[in-house]
Amino acid sequence: MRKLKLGVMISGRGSNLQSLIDACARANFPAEITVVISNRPGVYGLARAELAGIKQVTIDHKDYENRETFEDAVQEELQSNEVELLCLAGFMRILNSSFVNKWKDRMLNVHPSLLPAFKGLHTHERAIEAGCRFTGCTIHYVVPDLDAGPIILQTAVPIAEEDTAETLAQKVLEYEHSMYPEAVRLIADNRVRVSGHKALIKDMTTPEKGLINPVPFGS
Ligand code: DQB
Ligand code: GRF
Repeated sequence: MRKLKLGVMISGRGSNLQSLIDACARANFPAEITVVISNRPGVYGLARAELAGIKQVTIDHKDYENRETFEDAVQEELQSNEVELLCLAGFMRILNSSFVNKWKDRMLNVHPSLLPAFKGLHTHERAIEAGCRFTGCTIHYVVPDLDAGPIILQTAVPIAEEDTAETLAQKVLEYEHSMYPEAVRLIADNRVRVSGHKALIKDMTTPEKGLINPVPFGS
């Protein structure tokens, strides 16, 4: 089986990275991780990659003059590892549009809200503060405009009255972990197409666990 080559970019604990590592360890999963890049030294996500025997690189943004030179170093690492699909997984630096455009329709992010609600940071606090009954998570393509790219998959998660930002983050995270590999599989199987502002999914007929209303294309 041909495997889609993934690059994963992290800044921290890397639990979403772990979900991708675990998925890629399954023989019939159509992707493999060729490099993990962290912009922060010493984070636990790097140890996860190392433990799994996956190449990991630290590109500390503080070692670079500006965003462009940092991103050039990232780009070089991605190219030398033949990355075809770039997965942001808790990567916390905003990327310039010149970098984003190089990865147009080839870069994903996981965001802990039901986009377009609660773009940016502190999503769980904000959803609770707003009195939302549901929040969730979103896998989307990355475009220059922050957290605004075409939505691939979403899961809704109910908010309980007693939820705190911490308990809610934990609940949502479990769905992030099942959705991210699912989105990678759909892309590797060539079942996702970007049309304007929407990502359309081919043959998503059965209500797969945790996936809400994927937009179908073709038949
Ligand atoms: C992120 C969402 C928000 C932030 C980071 C990542 C953020 O506000 N960080 C604090 C500022 C740090 C800094 O100065 O860089 N989600 N780039 C583009 N578009 C995106 C998404 C993420 C990361 C980079 C995007 C991104 O949608 N251009 C991941
Ligand atoms: C996740 O909640 C993700 O949605 C957000 O940052 C967090 C990263 O967690 N973008 P981890 O590093 O994958 O554990």
